[in-house]
Amino acid sequence: MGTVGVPVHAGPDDGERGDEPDGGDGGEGQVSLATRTRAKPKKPSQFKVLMLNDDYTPMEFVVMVLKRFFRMDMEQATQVMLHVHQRGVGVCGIYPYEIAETKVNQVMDFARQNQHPLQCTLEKA
Ligand code: TYC
Repeated sequence: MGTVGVPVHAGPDDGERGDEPDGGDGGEGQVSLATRTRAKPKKPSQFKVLMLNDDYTPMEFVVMVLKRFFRMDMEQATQVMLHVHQRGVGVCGIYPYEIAETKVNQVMDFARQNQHPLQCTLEKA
């Protein structure tokens, strides 16, 4: 799933690995709640980076953005750009919060530098 190495915990996608028949807190062998590290780490939630349509940003610029910041090839970038152009909004990618936020900022900065009104935003996946 995009990460290198072996996951420490396997389990359901919500990050909660519930049932503990022994009624324990999952901290088997640990000394106390106050000192042990979290036994059930939350899976970082994912965020969609959305691209919004507008009437002014050139199609070529949107394609360039999708290739540059979302590592799409020409074909993928063209498809996503046309989807946004026709439907008003489209998904550029899904990332953990900090990466998604960085992408939004990079796109917005690049658009502003080039004086295009292109808008990009985040939505919880
Ligand atoms: N609608 C724009 C045009 O006709 C193209 C465009 C596509 C703009 C996608 C923004 O996210 C966008 N030039």
